[in-house]
Amino acid sequence: MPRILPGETDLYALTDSRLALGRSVEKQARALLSAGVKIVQYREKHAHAGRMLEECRLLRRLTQEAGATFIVNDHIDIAMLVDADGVHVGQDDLPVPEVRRLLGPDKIIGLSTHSPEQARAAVLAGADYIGVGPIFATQTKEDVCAPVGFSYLEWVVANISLPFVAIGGIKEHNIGEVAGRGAKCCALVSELVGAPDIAARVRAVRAAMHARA
Ligand code: 3NM
Repeated sequence: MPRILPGETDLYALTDSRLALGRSVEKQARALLSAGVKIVQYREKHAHAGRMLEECRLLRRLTQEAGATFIVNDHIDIAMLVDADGVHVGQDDLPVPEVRRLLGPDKIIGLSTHSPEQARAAVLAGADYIGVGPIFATQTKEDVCAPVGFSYLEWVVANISLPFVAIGGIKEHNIGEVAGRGAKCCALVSELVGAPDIAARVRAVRAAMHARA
């Protein structure tokens, strides 16, 4: 099983069928993986459990074939059932130590953080990586806090040794600056799965990230 974490790869892609121009989760994932994305998170906030399970089974197989890490957003039970590589949880979900009790020591646990206090707590709780955001304003996540801008990102770069992924409003036009501020890995939702040609957008975003990094 691959255990590629943020920082060991540059792009982290999330599915979102509401933004994907009618394309299925399978189509989104196939395009992302064909363009070399090595971490894919299943994030479908409005799907029924049965559909989530089917889609995650499929994504588990596709990511495995591509040598990519597969993370399930929020749903620990589904992650366990499909043998995903890990889960990503938010501040209002189950505490990381309890998620660890369910998943065991070998699975990846990611935690969204929005402040230095939350980042420090994530380290103590045993998260494997943290999300750092939202860097910019985003329409993709409901109830998201105000953008944390570069100040929180730079604080994490200077103070936290855990792997992290920058997220929130990251696009082809601004990813170079995010990388320039020290983010080795960026997570994108609408910019990738909302693109007319997902694989072409992955390549363009990656080029923009490394042009300035
Ligand atoms: N988490 P887009 S922002 C899923 O700040 C998510 O923790 C965030 O979507 C956080 O790339 C976000 O379309 C949505 O802006 C990011």
